[in-house]
Amino acid sequence: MNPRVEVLNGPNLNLLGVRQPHIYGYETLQDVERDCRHIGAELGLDIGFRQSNHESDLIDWIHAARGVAAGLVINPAAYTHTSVAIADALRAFEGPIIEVHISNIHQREAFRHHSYVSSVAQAVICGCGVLGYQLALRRLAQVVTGSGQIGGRASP
Ligand code: CA2
Repeated sequence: MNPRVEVLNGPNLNLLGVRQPHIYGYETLQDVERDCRHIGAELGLDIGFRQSNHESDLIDWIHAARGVAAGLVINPAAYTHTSVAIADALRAFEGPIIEVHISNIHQREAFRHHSYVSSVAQAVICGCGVLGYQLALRRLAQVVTGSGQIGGRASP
């Protein structure tokens, strides 16, 4: 059985590709889901893909991933900057977590510079557009199969 990775998306990301393309690009969330499933198949990962505008849904999905998913990719959207509850839920997840932001949050308003999630995440990808999701899945595939130690020796 393939390892499972849950890709979780926070509020307003359902509007991707519909509004503010100068910040978030033209791809819709459905396009992102399709790309994630495609790369998941290539990497041998089973992909769960969800979006909600409600903090409690995200928390429930993080809880449900415990003991089931090998890793998580999460774009908590605006909850990144506000939600201790999501950070606490992530702390209870035993596998690797990669935080993704489509835009470079450090180039934007000061209130977006802090993330409650980053201290729980093994890696943070921001400013790479929706490609960040694919990069996160590639990294998780390495980590969950034990083939991607940072600082480890290169294979002969
Ligand atoms: O850059 C990212 O991925 C963000 O997580 C996106 C969030 C924002 O609050 C974070 O600071 C950075 C916003 C998601 C809303 O997405 C929209 C997309 C199109 C139109 C309106 C909102």
